[in-house]
Amino acid sequence: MPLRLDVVTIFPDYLAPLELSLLGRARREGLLEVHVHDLRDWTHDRHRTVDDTPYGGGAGMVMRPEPWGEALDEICSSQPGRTPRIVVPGPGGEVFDQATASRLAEQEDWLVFACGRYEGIDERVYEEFSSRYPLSVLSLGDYVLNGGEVAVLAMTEAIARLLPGMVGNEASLAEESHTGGLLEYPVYTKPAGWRGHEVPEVLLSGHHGRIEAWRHEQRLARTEQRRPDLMERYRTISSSE
Ligand code: 6GU
Repeated sequence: MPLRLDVVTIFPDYLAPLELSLLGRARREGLLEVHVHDLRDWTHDRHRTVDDTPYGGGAGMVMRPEPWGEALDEICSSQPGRTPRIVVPGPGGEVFDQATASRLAEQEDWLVFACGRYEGIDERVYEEFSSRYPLSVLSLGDYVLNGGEVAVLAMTEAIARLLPGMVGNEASLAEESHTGGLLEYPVYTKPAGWRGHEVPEVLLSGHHGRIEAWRHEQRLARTEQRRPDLMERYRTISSSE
């Protein structure tokens, strides 16, 4: 069964890139099925209102619960015998990392993304739907975007490329950054000299043992310098092995 993604948003056009490149290929090859919905289709007033002022006062607007309730009721019950995981992208969620992407790619066959805008979605929508479905609030990292749409693009690309049958070269998945807990080693191609910058000798040596050792050292040095937080975790994991 292909992975089914439903995305509910007030900006369906933001999700146009889901048709392109890697994700487009996954769709064409039948590994992925994507359905984008306009939240305003579940409003009933003339202005198709999705937001209102916050109880208790404060800045900005809050997304009304009723359209979300009707949209998620309809979408989440649209596939008889199947239960989706609802994913709400937001800066207040758990951080989405490679482990999250792997888990979702492996364990889920249907994700419903609920993209909030403004100051957020009325809290009762979370109460209601987390009592009926598995629900995750997921953040890309510690910064604030205007809405969940860009996060859905990032998350779906990270998930889709892990689907069985997606990447031509399985080895390229195993070696890349964040698999194995270290950043990637630097890569080079022809020419051997370029603007006075030389490809490291060892890579021209043909000595596979030395090349592997050099690449591992490069990963350690890079991770130490750029991501000391990952280095600490790597040391803990590799010393417990
Ligand atoms: Cl998932 N949503 C929004 N609005 N901002 C974010 C984010 C998500 N992740 C980081 N910042």
